[in-house]
Amino acid sequence: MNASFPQIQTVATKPFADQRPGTSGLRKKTTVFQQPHYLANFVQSIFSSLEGFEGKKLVLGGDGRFFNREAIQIVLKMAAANGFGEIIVGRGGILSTPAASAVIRAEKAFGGIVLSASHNPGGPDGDFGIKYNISNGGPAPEKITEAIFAHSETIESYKIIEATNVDLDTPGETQLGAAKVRVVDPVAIYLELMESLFDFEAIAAMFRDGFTLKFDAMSAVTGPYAKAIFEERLGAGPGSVINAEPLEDFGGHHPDPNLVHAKHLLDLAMSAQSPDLCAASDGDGDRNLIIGRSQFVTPSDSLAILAANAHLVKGYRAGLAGVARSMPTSRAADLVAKKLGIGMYETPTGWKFFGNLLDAGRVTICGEESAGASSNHVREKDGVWAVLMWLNILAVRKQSVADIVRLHWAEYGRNYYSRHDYEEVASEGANALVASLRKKLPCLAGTSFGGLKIEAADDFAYNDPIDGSVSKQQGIRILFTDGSRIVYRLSGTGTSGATLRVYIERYEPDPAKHDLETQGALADLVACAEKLAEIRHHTGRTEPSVIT
Ligand code: VG1
Ligand code: CO
Repeated sequence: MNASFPQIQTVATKPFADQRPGTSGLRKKTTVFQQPHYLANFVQSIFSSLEGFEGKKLVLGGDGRFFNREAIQIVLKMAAANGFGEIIVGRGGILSTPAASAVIRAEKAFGGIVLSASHNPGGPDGDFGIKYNISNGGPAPEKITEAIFAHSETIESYKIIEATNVDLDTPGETQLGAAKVRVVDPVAIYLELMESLFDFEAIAAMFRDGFTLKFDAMSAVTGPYAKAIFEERLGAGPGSVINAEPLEDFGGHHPDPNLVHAKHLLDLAMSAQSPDLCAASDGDGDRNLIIGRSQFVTPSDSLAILAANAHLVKGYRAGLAGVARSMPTSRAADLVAKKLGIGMYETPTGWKFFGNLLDAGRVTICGEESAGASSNHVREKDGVWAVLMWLNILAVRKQSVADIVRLHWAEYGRNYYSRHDYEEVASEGANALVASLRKKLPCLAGTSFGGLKIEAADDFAYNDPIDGSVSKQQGIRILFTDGSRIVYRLSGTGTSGATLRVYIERYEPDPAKHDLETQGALADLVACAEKLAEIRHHTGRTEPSVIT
């Protein structure tokens, strides 16, 4: 065998059950991914579903979780064997999801592969995941994920190069078969992009004037990005970024920046020692948590506030083309779009549905209630970007987060909002609950529950205005005559059993009623959600496992 030109092997394999990508790629227990051929089958299914990538660039990186390094080597050798010309990989196998998106776009790559199970825990007993992104830098649309799944069901072999492992820790180029492998700094391109969007000088001046930040990278992928940007470039004091070292098991924590798994930040923000801004991101760096002194900002409110203030930020001074949100996200952003006279789009859950709207220039900013927000600078949600948006707006407005939120509610009204998750329930029960709700849908309009009257009820279907594709059964919506909503859907990112998500929203225009405790303000709707769906009966649960 010629050492400088290693051999391409064709390895015989058999399909694994259920390699169907979910809301955001294929996500399974790490032990499932560690089975011989499991990852390789899926990677081959990706490549076999694509056309015309010969000689082109592929971007590759992951969130650094357990099994990341092994997986990177497998993907590298398969990408080379399948005919990619160049594979650009983040040093150490690291790239946050938004950074991968930025690199795909900057390098005009054919696509990219991101290894991550996002906010799911990592480690040998945790989860692992993989997703394919297309040349716009965004998650593959359903047409491609369906083709990948179809291929995985009939796969008979995959191609891989026999070679020693590539050194991932030294930037530079090596040859792998006919392909070039380029190890790059995972932060550089992303940092440059952030610099083009934000007024770093104004933010740095705010820090010099004593502004304080606590950003928790949750021992996940954003540590290197946050250190380089917040501490080194913007001058936030040392220690502003905590848990900055990406660890294979995220330090044993759950890298989900919500009020449950980042409760210490909420406690800090509510204490006398509160910094001006507390923030966090998730395993792969695409989610954000924003808490001002004594003021948590719900992701739905954050989207609305970012949209209303975007014109204050350098990269968005020309205004927004439009705003998009996932269907379950509160309608706070709709009120802003209406006032600005710009388009508002409602899409199914998952970032892949924003890609066409962004590519077509219909929208500039997008968001989801699940702590995701971003703009047309990439085609993924972006945690560090959201924090920079807030920092830039705070630097311009010179008000506190709490003041900005309160003034927003006073101007637009407040959308009380909460999500109740019932995690790891039996799939049969969850499916039965949804089936029985679907059956009831046609006769719900006009009926009343307590003081609540249902105006309309449906199973959300999305007609993509750009490519005409239709996505059905994307969540059950119950709309009340006072504008309140209940939405039910099953999660597409879990790895054991089913997770039922119930989203509850009430609009309150009266500023005198903007100080209620959220769960209290929604109590009658929560009771109605139980009655309508018979959650207890179908799942055996009397209470949600997580309330956000
Ligand atoms: C969840 C969220 C969804 C998000 C997805 C991926 O999906 O609800 O809004 O896009 O996770 O986020 P689901 O199907 O479990 O509800 V990430 O940060 O895990 O890539
Ligand atoms: Co994520």
